[in-house]
Amino acid sequence: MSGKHSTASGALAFYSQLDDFETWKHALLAQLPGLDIRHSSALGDPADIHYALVWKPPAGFFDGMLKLRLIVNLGAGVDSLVNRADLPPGIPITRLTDPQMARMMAGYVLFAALRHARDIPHFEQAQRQGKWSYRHPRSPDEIRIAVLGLGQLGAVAATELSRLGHAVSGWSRSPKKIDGVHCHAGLATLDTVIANADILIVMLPLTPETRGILNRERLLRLPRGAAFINVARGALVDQAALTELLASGHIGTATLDVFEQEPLPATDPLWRMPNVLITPHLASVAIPSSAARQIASNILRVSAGQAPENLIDPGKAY
Ligand code: NDP
Ligand code: OXD
Repeated sequence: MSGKHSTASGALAFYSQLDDFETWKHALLAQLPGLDIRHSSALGDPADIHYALVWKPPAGFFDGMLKLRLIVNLGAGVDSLVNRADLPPGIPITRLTDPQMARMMAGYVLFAALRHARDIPHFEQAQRQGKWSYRHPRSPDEIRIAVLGLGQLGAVAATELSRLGHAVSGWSRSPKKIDGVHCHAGLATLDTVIANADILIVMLPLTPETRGILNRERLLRLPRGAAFINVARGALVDQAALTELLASGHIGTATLDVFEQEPLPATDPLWRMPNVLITPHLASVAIPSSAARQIASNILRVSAGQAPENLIDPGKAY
């Protein structure tokens, strides 16, 4: 960032129920000392706000922000921001594409995939029963892993999985070339990718095109006993069908970080399934120390009349 611009001023509204305001404020002020950073609980006049740094703001949050110039999504998935009634038209929306976030996600995905590849759920269950239950390890190249979504996060995870020696395929909208990954593109190839996955990893954005894409029919295409990992969005999947197929053993095990409804209701049967590992939507998070620089850079670009980077495409909704 050029020093001559680092005096950008204006007011930024912060909203997140998960991220620490003081940490973000500190990280942003280190980049832009002149920025007036306001927590959503003390915004003052919305007409003063120029920038918004938000994670899942409630409906109506942007009402009255007549001078808004930039919305920064405090995370990767922008499904809670696109097509909202309270957004002034034409305001650019950017998202975080932080390498640290991709590394954190790859760490979670490697953990979950290896857990299935090395049959750890089987040994956990055997241990609880006091059983020495030998299961001969499979060679990594015999375990076929498919990654749906080869974007900022999926491409890194797929590459790391291939470095472990697994047979990795990937699926995206447009054709890709990634070393060590057999890439497929377009809806016509999806069923084949799924049918050849011993471990299926979902890393797609939630858009009108992808909502419900993993329906019962597609889940049934998985080889019997396959593992299912979802770190993207719950609404990509028919959760009732997933639950039923886990109960019947058609799907052997699952690691689920995201759900149709979050928090996952206490009554949901997934909580009590021995073949399911549940984590509360934290596979990866935005990291202030590394992400503040790209946010500040975009604020400076917008205040200088330039287009920001990491813009989402409202037409594609990601
Ligand atoms: P990107 O936008 O960088 O990548 C999205 C990928 O999905 C691209 O490869 C894209 O294809 C592909 N895709 C989108 N629509 C389609 C479609 N209709 N058909 C086929 N492929 C499609 O996203 P990220 O990698 O940054 O993040 C992915 C998702 O992960 C986020 O949207 C978010 O929901 C989730 N997430 C979850 C977190 C957690 O903690 N659980 C943390 C962070 C993110 P193409 O490359 O051709 O455009
Ligand atoms: C997400 C995120 O998109 O945490 O889920 O960034």
